[in-house]
Amino acid sequence: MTLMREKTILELYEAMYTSRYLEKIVTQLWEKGNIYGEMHLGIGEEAIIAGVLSHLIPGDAISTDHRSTPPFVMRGVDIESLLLEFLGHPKGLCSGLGGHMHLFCKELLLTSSGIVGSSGPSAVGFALATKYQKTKNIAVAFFGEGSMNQGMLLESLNLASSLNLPVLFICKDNNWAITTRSNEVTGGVLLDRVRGFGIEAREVDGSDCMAVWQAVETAIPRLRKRNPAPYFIQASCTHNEGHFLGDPLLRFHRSPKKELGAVTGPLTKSVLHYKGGRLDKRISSVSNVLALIAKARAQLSFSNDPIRRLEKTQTHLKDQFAQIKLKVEKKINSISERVLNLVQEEASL
Ligand SMILES: Cc1ncc(C[n+]2csc(CCOP(=O)(O)OP(=O)(O)O)c2C)c(N)n1
Ligand SMILES: [Mg+2]
Repeated sequence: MTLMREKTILELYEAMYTSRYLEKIVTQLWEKGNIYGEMHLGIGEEAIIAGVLSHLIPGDAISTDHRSTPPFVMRGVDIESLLLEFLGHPKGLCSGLGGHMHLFCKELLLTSSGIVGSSGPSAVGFALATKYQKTKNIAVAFFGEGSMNQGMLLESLNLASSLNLPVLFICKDNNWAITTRSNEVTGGVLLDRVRGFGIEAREVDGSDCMAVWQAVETAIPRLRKRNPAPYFIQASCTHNEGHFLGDPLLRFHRSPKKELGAVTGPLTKSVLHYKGGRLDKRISSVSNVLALIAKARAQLSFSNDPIRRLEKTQTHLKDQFAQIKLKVEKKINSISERVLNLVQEEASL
């Protein structure tokens, strides 16, 4: 196991905190109505993204899913153009047409898509290109465990293995796909499934950025060698903000009186209504909803927060962490103020 340098730990912290603080600002913008529609945060995944990206070199490609903010920001995309993109502004990264889910940055070889599982094929495409170009570059595919039941991702694993492509597959496993518990709809064991394609695969605690960093450190030589081989990492994580901002399951958990109050009437009516399905079916549907709310509460784990985890284990770096926080907050606050001023000025014209 490689001993991690203090500098690397501080870099990981800065990367994670930058993404976290930016997503806090994004949350405020969404709550105020400046960002329309769904917003999927990567809060809780920062250790995975930072631990992987720390090993990348120029020319490596990243293809990610609907939680694109952490990889894009940690890879160095201009924060202002990212925020403007989320606001749907023409000066945004993709002229305001992509929103937060469908992003592309040609210079840094970054792409994201809301089509679950699609980061697999695009990473395989990138990796095939690097093979033709005979570079040492690799492609990373980030996706959730829900994607592991998508045909295109399984086809990507097969292609990467049969063509010996340098693809690092990173499965961010929170065991939820919106309101479905993934283990209830998944046959067999994921790592066995991947090994069945002839791909080396391992598990890691994805809330521990140092553990992720170490796991990728082991994988990189296999990916960058002359005859590369793909590699697969299943990294556990927790989304304490639920599937997306305003997640109804979490709203029930956070303000039970308000949320349950609003649905109690319609739910009772649906059970007692004289028309419709059999009474026992209706009752069981309502109890399914209540069970789902309870499961959503069970998924939350603030002790799994990657930033708190690092702060707790590296107490000797407390002062440096505090300085990083101040620096990051100052930078992002000034960017978001600029962005908001621009948008408000334009709205008043
Ligand atoms: C092909 C496709 N099917 C369904 C959806 C709807 N959908 C959006 S996110 C999501 C769940 C994805 O779960 P997972 O891959 O585990 O990612 P997580 O949201 O947990 O990070 C689904 C089913 C979609 N966007 N694309
Ligand atoms: Mg998931």
